[in-house]
Amino acid sequence: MISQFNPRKFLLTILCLIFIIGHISAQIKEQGIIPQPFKVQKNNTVFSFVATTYISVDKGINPSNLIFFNGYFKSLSGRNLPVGKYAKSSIIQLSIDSVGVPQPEGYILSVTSKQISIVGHDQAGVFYGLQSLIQLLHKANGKITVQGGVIEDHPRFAYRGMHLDVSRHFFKVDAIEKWIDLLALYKINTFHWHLTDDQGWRIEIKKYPLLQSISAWRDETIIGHKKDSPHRFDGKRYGGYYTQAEVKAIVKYATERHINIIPEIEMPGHALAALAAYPQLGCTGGPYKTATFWGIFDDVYCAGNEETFTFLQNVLDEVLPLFPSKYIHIGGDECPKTKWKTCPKCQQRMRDEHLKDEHELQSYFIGRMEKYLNSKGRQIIGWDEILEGGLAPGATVMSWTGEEGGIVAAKQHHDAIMTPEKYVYLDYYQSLYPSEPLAGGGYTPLSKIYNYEPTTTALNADEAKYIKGVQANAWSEYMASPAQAEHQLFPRMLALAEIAWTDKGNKDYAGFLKRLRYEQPLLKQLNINAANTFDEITDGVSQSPDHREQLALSSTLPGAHIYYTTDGTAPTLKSKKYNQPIIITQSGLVKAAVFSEAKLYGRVYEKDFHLHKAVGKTIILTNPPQGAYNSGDVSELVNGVFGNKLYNDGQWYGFNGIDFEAVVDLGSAQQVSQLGVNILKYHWQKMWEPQVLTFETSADGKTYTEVYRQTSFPANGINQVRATVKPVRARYIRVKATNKGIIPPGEYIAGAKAWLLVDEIIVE
Ligand code: TNX
Repeated sequence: MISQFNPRKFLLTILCLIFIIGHISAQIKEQGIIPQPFKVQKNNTVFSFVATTYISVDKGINPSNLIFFNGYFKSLSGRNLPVGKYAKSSIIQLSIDSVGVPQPEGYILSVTSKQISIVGHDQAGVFYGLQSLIQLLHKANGKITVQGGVIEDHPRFAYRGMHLDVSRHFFKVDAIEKWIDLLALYKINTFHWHLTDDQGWRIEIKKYPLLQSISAWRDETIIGHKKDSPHRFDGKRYGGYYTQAEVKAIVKYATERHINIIPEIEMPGHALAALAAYPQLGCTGGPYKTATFWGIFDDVYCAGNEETFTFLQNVLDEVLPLFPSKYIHIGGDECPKTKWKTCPKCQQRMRDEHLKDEHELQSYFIGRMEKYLNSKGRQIIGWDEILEGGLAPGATVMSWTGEEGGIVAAKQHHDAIMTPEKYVYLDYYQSLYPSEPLAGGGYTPLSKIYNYEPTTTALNADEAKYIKGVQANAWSEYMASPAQAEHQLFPRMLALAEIAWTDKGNKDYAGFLKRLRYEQPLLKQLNINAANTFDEITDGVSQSPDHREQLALSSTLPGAHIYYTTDGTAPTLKSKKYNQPIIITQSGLVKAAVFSEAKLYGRVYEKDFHLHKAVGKTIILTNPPQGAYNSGDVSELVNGVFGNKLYNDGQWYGFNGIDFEAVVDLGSAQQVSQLGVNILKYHWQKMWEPQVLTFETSADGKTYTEVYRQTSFPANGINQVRATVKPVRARYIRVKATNKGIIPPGEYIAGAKAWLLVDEIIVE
């Protein structure tokens, strides 16, 4: 019987089909991969894991590549995936084809409804294909699925590094392994393990047992930030170290995840913990104590004493067998030359070796250790200070104070790794909200790391080849627990992963944030205490065309709205809605908050404005501001916003060893009765008050009359200079503050140039 076309039945079938397809795609929540792969093509098929799904592994593939994937799959599904050959349907096929996938560490991942195939260029490629697969696994209603498509992928840089300081705070083996898993998941292939420093020696060296009993411990630890004065301590003995057996186990763990561990044994500076146990290795012979606070210490290894070299060579003799890495990091940073200058042995060494200054002595030290390591078949990496007095022949430079070290090295055809503190330091703050947990300083929000570009226009194409990659550094002064460390490391480490792996042309911050939001359940599943403040409000203060201050606010949260108040009350959905920069017409607090789907998102933002006669007026400086304390627009000195006590908000202007002198032009003669300025004083940060500060007024900009003078600035932190002067009509205000000059003996970093930090010149 020929069935009749039944329009009702047809419509029903279509509706059913739409429902089923809709249902499937509703299950395939959109997902992404971090770091963004080279090429992604999605299709409409879906692979579903069923009871008989198995992994088929080609000969030659190291089964250890599966450990991490299988572990993760089990935690997601509660069951193991069988490996071998079973049913014909539903397989994950792993193979290697170095011709089909020409780029080292590259892979092609193809997903159809029947099978998932990962073809790697090499073992690492297969492994990375599996990491991408982990990020594509989607679980809903007890079912695990993967959206179909093809991904072709390979890294941009061969060196993708993450550093961790375990001296300032010690992290146990389980935390290290947990983080190694995360490095692997995000395709970071180098773990730079900073094992020794002033505050603790963390690796067992059998020949020197006092490194374990003395150097691994400190009597107590500073409380709060090192800039605070006086320093306060917790009175608790603190320490620990990794046994050689633990180090071996961690190296094996990392190797299985295609991560090379580069150990760092610091020299010649940051050596106080070692000197505490073996004082004969210091210039004065001690006694020394393992440091209990953070910073730079004058006592370093004596470069004139042969025993120093014997000691370090013996240490390395035990370190090298534990680490197969071709590269060994020997530090080299922040080594004050104070003690060498007056040490007879160091001075004798300089005469014997015809070294013209202590910088050349540092170069001698590094060069000698390099020769030793070369004789053992290894290469050295050092922080950019190893450039001092000339670079040792095969050395790789890790450029941290800026990009300059890396550029100089590359121009000399030395390898370099970019790790500039301004962009990739994870001990820096990621948010300017005052309720952020204590951190080192600075400000490297997620966007700043993401937008960092490791190759620079200062190098030509040939020189640029020497930039081997990029690394983020996690100095642990203010990371007292694994949870605090995770708050600093995540999600910023994911941004680092993307700048290290993803092709420059594929970088896209908005796309990254979208993928990062998809990534949240995975980070949760992996029990990571990631910060999630990246969508909170960021701001910009500028001048409107008619010279009034304006405040621009933004949030990257999709679909979010910002509401704000100017009367000090908490913003609600009934407050003013933010549409365009807010013109500031009165002093006081602006409070703002992000609302998403009518709910408050994150913390409430605040900014305090102090309007006065100089706001928006012309200001001219005699000496240019320097370094990190120069955000480029001197009008910030008269913008009504006071720099914060963390000095990381771009408001402070800094002068290193030089004086501050500014003239504010009020535009017309005005009645002036109060003058003010803020000065930052933190001797533990090399920030010194001026010797003399004066205010002068002038009607014509030529003849000035001094109206106020101050020579004492007692507060540690912000000194608010507020001078009531005899009312005078003036158009020009001159502020002079003389720099302290050289930091005096007995003070922190004596002999260095003092910083003078100034913000907001106030005229009322
Ligand atoms: C500088 S970066 C250091 C470390 C500190 C860090 C704090 C580098 C090579 N040396 O000793 O922990 O600053 O940000």
